Amino acid sequence: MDDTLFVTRPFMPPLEDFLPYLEKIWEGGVLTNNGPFHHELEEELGKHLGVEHVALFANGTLALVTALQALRVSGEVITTPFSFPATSHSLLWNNLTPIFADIDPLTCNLDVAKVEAAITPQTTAILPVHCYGTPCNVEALQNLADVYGLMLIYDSAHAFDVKYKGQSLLSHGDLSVVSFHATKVFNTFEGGAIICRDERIKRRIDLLKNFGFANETTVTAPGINGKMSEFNSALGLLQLKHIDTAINARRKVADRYRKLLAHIPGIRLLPEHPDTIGNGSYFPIFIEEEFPVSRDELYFAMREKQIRGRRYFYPLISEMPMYRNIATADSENLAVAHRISSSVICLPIYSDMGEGQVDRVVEAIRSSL
Ligand code: T4K
Repeated sequence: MDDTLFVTRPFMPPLEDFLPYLEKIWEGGVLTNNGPFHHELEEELGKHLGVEHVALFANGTLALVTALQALRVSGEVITTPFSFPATSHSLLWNNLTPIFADIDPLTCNLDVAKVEAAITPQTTAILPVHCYGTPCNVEALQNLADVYGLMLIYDSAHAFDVKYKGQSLLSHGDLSVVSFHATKVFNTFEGGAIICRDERIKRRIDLLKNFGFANETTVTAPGINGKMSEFNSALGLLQLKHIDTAINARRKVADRYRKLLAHIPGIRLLPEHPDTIGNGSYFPIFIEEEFPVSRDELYFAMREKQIRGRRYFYPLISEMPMYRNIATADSENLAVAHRISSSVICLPIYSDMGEGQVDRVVEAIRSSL
């Protein structure tokens, strides 16, 4: 039997529970274009998360690209190099210039002082990431955005159902973009959404994700096809019924890792924050100098044992060919991000991961001591 442990596995509700949804789609013949399941999922997600408006998308990347379009962002946008390429790619797709700022070593999110130092007369927005679902310093970033008159768009791809000070983390910023990709805690196979507070902006987003159609004969913007289908929306409705169980199970895995990995010299964990209830979406560890082997030696030793963690995020976005000639991509400007990127391994974590499997991962780490 294949006993490979991947960095994640999707939560799969019982197949028979999906069949009634499929039957309804087959009976109704509406497969996409704002159908009944699409509408219902937007409503249900809004209620579940306690947020004003949800605009569903075919994936998180299209949602990011559209969020920047919807706010007519221009010029320079300050962002993090420590993320998945989609974060910065969404800027290039909008003909915007990414300006990289360094990150905070304890949260792996943008360092607010470094963001402020990067602001120029051309800056119009900040695009931070709640990396691994850890909240950015949302108060300080909002303050900066207010003082300098900047738009604030969060890449919240990892942050579904994270609570910060009793509220959904997704309620912060002008817009917040979440991913429902198969590898995420809440998945619709492929999918994503923009969370927004302003009804007019939601209308503009809806128009932009549907080619710019204002009505049958009027096209008011060069919109894109970003719509989520009825199949994916139905999967979301079914997932939502199980989401609390799925996230609680992930949190238990995270707790066990925390307990077993505490006090191993050279292994650093992300600190927990009393104001935050996390979603267990990732479990990064940082291999520091005192650990007897390097990050890559440990990573490949674990792979030999069929433990396929991932080095999220290595390399940095700023090291990729389409970004490395930007002045702020210089490694001296991003010293912390480089250190974190070369020390991280995200361990396997998913909702049906058993205690024995967690122990196997920990044992593989301990065997390098
Ligand atoms: N912003 C941020 C900060 C993001 O992290 C992402 C995506 C985005 C924006 C863009 O959102 P989307 O447009 O994707 O909605 C994965 C995901 O493809 C990607 O969604 C995610 N971030 C990123 C962090 O992880 P890969 O290249 O590592 O995926 P892959 O295919 O190697 O999958 C990882 C493991 O997951 C596999 O080894 C096994 C497991 N897996 C994967 C898939 C696809 C499954 O068990 N079943 C599956 O169907 O990027």
